[in-house]
Amino acid sequence: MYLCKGISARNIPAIAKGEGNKDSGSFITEALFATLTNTNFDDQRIKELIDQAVIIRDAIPKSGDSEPDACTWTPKSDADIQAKAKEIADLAHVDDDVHSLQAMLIFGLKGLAAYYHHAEILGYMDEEITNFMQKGLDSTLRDLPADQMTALVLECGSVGVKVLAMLDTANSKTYGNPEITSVKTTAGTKPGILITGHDLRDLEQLLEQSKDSGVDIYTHGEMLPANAYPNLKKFSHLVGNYGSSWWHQKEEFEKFNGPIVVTTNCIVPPKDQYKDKIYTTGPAGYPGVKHIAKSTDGTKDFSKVIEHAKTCQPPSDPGTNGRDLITGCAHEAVLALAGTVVEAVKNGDIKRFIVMAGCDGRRAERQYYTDFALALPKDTVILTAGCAKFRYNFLDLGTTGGIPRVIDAGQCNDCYSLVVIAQALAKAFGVDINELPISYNIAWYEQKACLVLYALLSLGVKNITLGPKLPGFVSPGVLKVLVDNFNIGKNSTVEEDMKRMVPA
Ligand code: FS2
Repeated sequence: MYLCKGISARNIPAIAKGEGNKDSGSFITEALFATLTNTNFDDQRIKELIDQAVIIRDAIPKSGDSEPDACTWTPKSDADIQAKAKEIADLAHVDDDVHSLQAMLIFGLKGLAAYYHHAEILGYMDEEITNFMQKGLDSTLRDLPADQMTALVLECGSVGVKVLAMLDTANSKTYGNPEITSVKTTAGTKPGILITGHDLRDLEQLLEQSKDSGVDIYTHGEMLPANAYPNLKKFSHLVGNYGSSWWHQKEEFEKFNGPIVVTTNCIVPPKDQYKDKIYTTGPAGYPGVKHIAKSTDGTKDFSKVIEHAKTCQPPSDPGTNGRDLITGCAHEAVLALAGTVVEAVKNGDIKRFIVMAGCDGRRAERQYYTDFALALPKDTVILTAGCAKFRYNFLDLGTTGGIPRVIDAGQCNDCYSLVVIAQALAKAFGVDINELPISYNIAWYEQKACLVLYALLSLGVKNITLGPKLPGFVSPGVLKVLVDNFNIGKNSTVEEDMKRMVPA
């Protein structure tokens, strides 16, 4: 992170003079993604990024005689890296509003980087986005006043809307518009490969390379919505989804019996029982786990995983009682039903939508989201995206007015769909987005959820409830600004929140 700030501090003035390094943006997105929660635990890979960062930074012309330390610091040993990390951590006081805003911005930039990286893999790039990332990183070296930092956090939100829109286009242009799809969750009789994380391009390559191998492919966690894309679901050996959200990996990966490809976050430190069956790729990494790197032409060779699968037993029963999961309710598919949705709102079959997007996590307090979903009146519809859905998508919540009560727009990468749906509803009813019968009960865990939150704020969305706890980097002063301007609140009990979010 520190060296990415150094690259940015050098590159911004260089870009202005036409001497900037155009590839810095791509490198920074890759490096920031590697630092996202639960993505890369492999020190060796992080050190390779550190070495690369120094080379990239030092090739950019100096920006003057008084550059920040991040522009000149060059680690000579592991001890140097550890000492610098401690020095930087000691300087970060999140009880101070400026440091709190810097931390907020860094979290948002990491989310931005992850989304950008996914779009870039599919050939979609935008220098305005990578230039903003560098501007944001550079700002955190400068102790700017709170009002300027607040403006940067909000700008991060509007650039976030842009990157989410770009990723939405990249996914749908490459794989077709998601179709509302019922996905099997049972185990087949052939050996299988399980693929998790968010990278659709990895899944596509794996499907293509394994199509005549006699091996079945199953999605896990955030890869579930991949089953809804026409250009992925056309592969008949993509047989369904096995398991649930990331933190169940230890039980689910062991029961799966076959190899597992981890394309991005979240990876849980693997148990010895299945560690030799894990293959990471892309930004994901774990020490002692095999990694599939991209070749120079940008493709990946999954043949070792496919051969490995052939030596394994078919998956054991995942214990989902044969229940199918509905996904693929992205904006095109939902807006194709706009007439039915609007009618259901007008005739009272749908009284309220609840956006319950975001992340899942292992702590017991997240049972709140299952209980909240169960307690919702039958005339409400949940709009979801991200792995938070696994807290309630196995429940039988039924339909209202012909609409499923859980509308799963996709991965956390697909939150943009929820924005498009909300904007379309606002237009259909001729009201402001804040006047719609929509409540927001968002579960956060990692940096992409922070970026989505800032994106919603930049669109003027108010009254968002966030849980299961507020981010530790929000200082009391910053929280006051968020409450005063956007009426953000923390979740409480199901009963209390229900009164507030679903008024009688
Ligand atoms: Fe879930 Fe983890 Fe999607 Fe986050 S699989 S919490 O990092 O990316 O959502």
